[in-house]
Amino acid sequence: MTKKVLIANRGEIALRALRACKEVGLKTVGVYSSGDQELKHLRFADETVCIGPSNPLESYLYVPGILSAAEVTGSDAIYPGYGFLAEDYEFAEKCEGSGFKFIGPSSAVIKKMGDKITAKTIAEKSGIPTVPGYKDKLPENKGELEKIATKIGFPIMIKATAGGGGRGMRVANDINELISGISITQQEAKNAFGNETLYLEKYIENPRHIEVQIFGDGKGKAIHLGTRDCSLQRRHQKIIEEAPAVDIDEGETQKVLTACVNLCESIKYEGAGTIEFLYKDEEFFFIEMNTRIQVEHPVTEMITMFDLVKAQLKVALGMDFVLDQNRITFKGHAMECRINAEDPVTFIPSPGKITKMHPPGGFGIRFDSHIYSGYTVPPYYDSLLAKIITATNKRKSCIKRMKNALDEFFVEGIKTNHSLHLALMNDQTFQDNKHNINYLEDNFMKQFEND
Ligand code: MV4
Repeated sequence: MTKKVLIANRGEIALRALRACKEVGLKTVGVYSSGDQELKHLRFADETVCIGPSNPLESYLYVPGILSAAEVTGSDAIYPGYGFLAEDYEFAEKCEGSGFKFIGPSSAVIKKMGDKITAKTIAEKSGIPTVPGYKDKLPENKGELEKIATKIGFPIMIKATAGGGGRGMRVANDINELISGISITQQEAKNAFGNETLYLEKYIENPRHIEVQIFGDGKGKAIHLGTRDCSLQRRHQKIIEEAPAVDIDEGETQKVLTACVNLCESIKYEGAGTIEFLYKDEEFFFIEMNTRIQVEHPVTEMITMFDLVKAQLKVALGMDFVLDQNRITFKGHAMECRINAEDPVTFIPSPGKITKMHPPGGFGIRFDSHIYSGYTVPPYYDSLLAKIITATNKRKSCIKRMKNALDEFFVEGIKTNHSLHLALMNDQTFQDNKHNINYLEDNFMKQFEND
């Protein structure tokens, strides 16, 4: 019998997943909050279920509601997408327990990688380079702590093992900041995550943010799909991503890619995953692993022609599927601009009705978006409206194509960060690929604000 997938998400990723389901011949259930009735994917879903009010805590994050919707529709599997419940091991566990296949790795793997000390230990065992630091129990005694700090060298980053994605961390420049920073971070971590365990790392200054896309069959076989550069970000929100990461040491990259595959095979990783690194002075340093599909997955798809979402569905539902590194080839360059409903200078969200809009198009341009003329952007969720993805032979022509795509694209009725993207495409530092994770906030925004 045709299997049925419940898409436990909204916006562009729900539409992306729905399209993939249709392509592989799966029935679909779209779920939505009462503030989300206009979502585009609901028009194409076989069935739709309202799972609660606009507040995400009572809808997209409300596990009993989602499991009930899966139950009443007779769904076989649940597609989590990104955000919301995608990396919640308890949700994955409950799906498994209720007889629904969670489309992603096992709850045990999500749990392991969600604990950053455990993840770092697993990475090291797989031969992945990590940031020098300290992850045993921190001493109470100042002298002992000073010895550890001297060995690492200041500045030191204090991180919560239950943190990640920029939460539960702070930098210390000397022993006094380290002592006070530990007690503050401990308290914050206890309140936010119910886990006060911390670890220390050498603070890497002005690195690039490079990540590796991996894919596993859940039985001990995995492949990599190369690197991405996601250095252009603000407050841990990525703005532009590209694949592959360029101007990165070739030999180091190959070593890291192989080690990433080893890691995934050792934990029998299932589905799509991302291993994140800092890159500085020809060296990679593991920071964390994300056990989900990421927003920026299309740039990898465009240079490999490997459909990551289709592969997620096929592996999860036990459909015919061959995973073979030798079948993966890399061609050209791809870039993604995240178009958000926000003020381009202040980044304040700008929900409301889109009175008119026109998507970009043409050779090598992909537009992943759920918006349309007449759609009202609700204020309750993240502000991602669209991803414009361009693919060409080389980075330089990719930027040119993106400029043209941005020129064609307009949205009326709400503010977007369109002008920020155009300015970035015209920025010399970005064009020269000389930026790092701090460039946008520390340098670019100051000149952009004044223009
Ligand atoms: C770091 C770091 C510098 N040194 N760790 C931020 C989110 C989380 N994934 C880890 N993060 C960082 N860890 C050491 N030892 C700098 C960051 C960081 C960062 C990393 C990736 C992308 C954007 C970032 C923005 C600020 C800080």
